[in-house]
Amino acid sequence: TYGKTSSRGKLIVFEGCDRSGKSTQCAMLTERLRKDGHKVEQLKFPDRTTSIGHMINNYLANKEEQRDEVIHLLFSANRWESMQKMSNLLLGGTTLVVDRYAYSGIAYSAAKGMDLQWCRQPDVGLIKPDKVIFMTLSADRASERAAFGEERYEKKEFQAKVEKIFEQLFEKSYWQNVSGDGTVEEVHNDVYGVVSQIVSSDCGPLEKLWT
Ligand code: 2DT
Ligand code: MG
Repeated sequence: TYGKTSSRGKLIVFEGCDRSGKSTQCAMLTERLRKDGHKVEQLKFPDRTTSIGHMINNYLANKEEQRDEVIHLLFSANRWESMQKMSNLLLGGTTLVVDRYAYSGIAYSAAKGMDLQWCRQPDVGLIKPDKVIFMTLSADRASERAAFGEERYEKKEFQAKVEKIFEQLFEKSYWQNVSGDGTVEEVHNDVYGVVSQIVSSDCGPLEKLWT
């Protein structure tokens, strides 16, 4: 295990397609929890600031090509390189609000046609989230919301495939769907309703994902 303290911070992960409102909601939740007096840090994956993150950024910006397997493993490695820092923060009592995690890794790669079980393996053993907030918004609604950008994957047809894979990854015990289809305040209140109990409760020691 990653540690034993019960006063640890909680790992809250936001997942969903592009334009589902994850980044906005991560920021609002972080601010709200801080106001409540919790120690909170916001993280996002991919973390484009590291060397691996630079390679991922070049791939997403269509400046570099990579085999599907290679980019998949780089995304996973980009999470692994954060594990020490994340466990230190969590065990030190800081709650982490994270924009995307292993589930995006699987969903975007499997949407290209890669084998889902193969895609899952590199992330086995990451710190398991205490809660995954899955932001639902249909590819149609997401594409109405704002123009998709220029990055790889930002296409309505592809996003619809990603959404389907996310649905397959849903794990009842610790996932919660939140509809992204409201005002930012409405969505925030739904998110806060899910998370506020967890951050104040005793979740036991950190666990490893899919082990
Ligand atoms: P952002 O727009 O959130 O920066 O994501 N992606 C993300 C993957 O393909 N695999 C992963 O493991 C992760 C975390 C989703 C940039 C794009 O990268 C995709 C969109
Ligand atoms: Mg994006």
